[in-house]
Amino acid sequence: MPIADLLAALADGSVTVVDLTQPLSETTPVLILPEPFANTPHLSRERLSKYDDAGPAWAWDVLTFGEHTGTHLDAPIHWITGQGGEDVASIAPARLVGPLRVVDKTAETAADPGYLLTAQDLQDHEAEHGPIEPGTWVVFRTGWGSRASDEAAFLNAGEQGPVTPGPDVEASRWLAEHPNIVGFGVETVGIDAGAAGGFDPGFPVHNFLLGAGRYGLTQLANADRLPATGALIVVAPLKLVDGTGSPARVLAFVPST
Ligand code: 23J
Ligand code: MN
Repeated sequence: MPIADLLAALADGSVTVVDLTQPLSETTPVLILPEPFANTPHLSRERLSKYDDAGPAWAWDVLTFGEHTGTHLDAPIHWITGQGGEDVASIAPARLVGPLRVVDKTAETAADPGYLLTAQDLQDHEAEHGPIEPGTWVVFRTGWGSRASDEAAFLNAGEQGPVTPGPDVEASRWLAEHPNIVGFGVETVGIDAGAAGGFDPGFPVHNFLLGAGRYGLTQLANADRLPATGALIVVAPLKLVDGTGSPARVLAFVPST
């Protein structure tokens, strides 16, 4: 009984649940694109009532936020290359649960905040930890999540634009062409590097990965608590009809031994 085994492991602490989700609030950092592109707002909320005349026994709010806010999923239709593909609501639930692989480039990113993940890095990961299994989500661990409560440090934009880590063009193609990779997750504001608008093609992870019907996952928390292999990820976006993306609750089941 595999579910009973998992429940027993959760009960005795040999498997723990790690929350990969950043808190979602008015101060959650959002992407800033250069002119002339439209930008997404920060989350805001308007009170309907709070135990007052408008609702004597209840409190509730109305939210305003972009689909791509905070820890969120990118659906294939987010990008022009995936425009015939799935919206958020169409993603089969079995694709949202799977094996998790973590490629750790924390040291490289500490030395170079614009570190570009290479196809060689990904091949090295498979050589060291074994072939990536069907249905896998790959997380690019950089330590960037430690900046998530400081929007300026998190976006890290200067005169030359944002400096944040991400895959190079060849790594982007590698991820999208790997037969067993369903999704690619990062700790930064987007699945592409800060400099990726100037790559050829621009924003290659979005271009190739979403174009290949796979999913992106951004602004992850607690990536430092994940093993390179052996964990299970659960990605839970809103079932938003025609949604190009959605804030998501992301959990990992991690063996503690
Ligand atoms: C639109 C254009 C560029 C980027 C993005 C959106 C995202 O980061 C996103 O959330 O998909 S880089
Ligand atoms: Mn997005």
